[in-house]
Amino acid sequence: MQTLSQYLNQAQLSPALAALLTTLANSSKDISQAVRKGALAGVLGVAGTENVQGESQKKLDVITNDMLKDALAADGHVRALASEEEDEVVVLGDKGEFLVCFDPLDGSSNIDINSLVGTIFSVLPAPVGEISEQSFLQPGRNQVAAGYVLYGPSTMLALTTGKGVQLFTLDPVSGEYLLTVAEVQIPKDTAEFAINMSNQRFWEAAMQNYIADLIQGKAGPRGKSFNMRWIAAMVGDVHRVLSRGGLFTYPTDTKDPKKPFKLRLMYEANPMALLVEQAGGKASTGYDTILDIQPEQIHQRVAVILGSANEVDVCLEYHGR
Ligand code: AFP
Repeated sequence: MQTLSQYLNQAQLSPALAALLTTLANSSKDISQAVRKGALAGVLGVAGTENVQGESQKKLDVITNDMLKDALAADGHVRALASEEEDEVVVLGDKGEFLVCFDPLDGSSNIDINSLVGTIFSVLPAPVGEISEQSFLQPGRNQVAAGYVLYGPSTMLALTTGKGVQLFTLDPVSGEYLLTVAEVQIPKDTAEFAINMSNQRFWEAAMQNYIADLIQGKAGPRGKSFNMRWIAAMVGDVHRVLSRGGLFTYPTDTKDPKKPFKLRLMYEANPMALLVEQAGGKASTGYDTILDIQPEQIHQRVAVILGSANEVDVCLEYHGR
């Protein structure tokens, strides 16, 4: 089986990008170890601090954020980084071709129940000159690489550099990521959807109608039964979509008028949208293609509907698209 470094060597990437992706992969191995120690390392529970989102940070949120920051600072190819756990962008130096956005530990609410969590990363080109938050505000289509690491029964890295999507599995014996799926293809159709149903009364009518129709099953307008999953960690739900198809959505809702959307554009929606599109799926807000959105703020949130292309199209019809 091809190792990640063998894959990167033959993928015709710039040496700088290959080195950066190697740094991210190596950092994820350390994060995997920290996550797997759990209670034994006293890393569960809350850190007693809040992030810029006003969310209580888990100890592992802070620990993994610091691990990634240190790794990227030492890499030499990264001008600056933006993290879910950092209020402002962190400028690392005046050298390096790339900007990196990341969610160090997506699915934090799963940490203390030993459920799925992951790391999501997005690599953008660094513009010449002074680096500020403005430098990061590039549409997702500009990403030169994107991926996630899922800390599940096995630790798996999903990666795209614009040449399809590859899945690597961490071999606990050798410590190497091995290529286990060379070309992910999301099935165009599906009978599985993922949504947090507890927000149903807060959705727009378009989403209420779409979901109402599909849960009517065979007797309903869709003429077939659907299954539902909800992992409460985007990395886990998206990995299932890449693995066997499906539709994942976190739509807009009126639950908190100050927060009409949940998922963050720069380090959740954009990297996942690139992976899904590269694997033959679609990713939309319900009204706009995610990768075409011009970001206005580094921690901006958006609605997300992604997955099997034909099912996303059906959902978009309910949104008048
Ligand atoms: P946390 O990292 O705060 O747990 O949020 C995870 C997430 O951003 C995304 O990964 C999940 O799909 C979504 O939130 C889960 O949201 P709910 O907790 O409202 O179901």
